Amino acid sequence: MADAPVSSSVVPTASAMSTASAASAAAPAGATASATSKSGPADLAQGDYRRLQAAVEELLILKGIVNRDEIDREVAAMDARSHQRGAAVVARAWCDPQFKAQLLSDAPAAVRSMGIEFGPMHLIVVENTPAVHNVIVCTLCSCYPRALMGMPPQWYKSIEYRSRVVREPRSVLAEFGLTLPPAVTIRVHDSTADMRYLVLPQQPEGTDGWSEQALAETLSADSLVGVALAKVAG
Ligand SMILES: [Co+2]
Repeated sequence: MADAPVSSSVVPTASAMSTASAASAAAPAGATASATSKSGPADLAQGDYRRLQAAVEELLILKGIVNRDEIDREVAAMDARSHQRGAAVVARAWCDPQFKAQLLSDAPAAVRSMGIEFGPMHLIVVENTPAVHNVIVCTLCSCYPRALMGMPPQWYKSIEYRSRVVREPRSVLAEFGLTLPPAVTIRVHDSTADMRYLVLPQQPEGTDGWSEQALAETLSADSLVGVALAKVAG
């Protein structure tokens, strides 16, 4: 597959963004990139999904399973989440070896100890080392550790990223401006509906003794899914 034709860039330029939204409209959640069926979910346009969602929401309320306030509160909480939660978790791991050990062995329990409820799915934290670099994708749709990161960026949902990062991770990372030495092994982790990943980046040089808060600021959302490194601003 190394000589497969290179499709358009994954990096979120204006043109890549429009390709990305076209791609997500053509292959919505639940559809595989290679879906060939002439009917079914792959053919539903975004507007149909919105109507479907509104209908299900209405039914849940009519049946008394949830009420409007609960839905509004959950949506507001979802919108308020950002990668700063994930950054706080990683910064704590850099400062506290015991917490780090728990984070790597039982991530849901570790993040719960920081007051973050991860929900019903499992979470695995993968540690970058000088020899191994980890990258996260959802090849099927857009699964993302939302409890720790908020909503995924457009490029994460794009068919270019989802298909290419597994095939040619090194060149995709280079498009993000991250060129790794050939000796570094790249591991790509494919998220699923009930399995989410978070990258534990390497702590930047020269930050020993920094506060957790200052360390958290070295972590971008991109660094927590492995398409960038943690770095000191400036
Ligand atoms: Co997914």
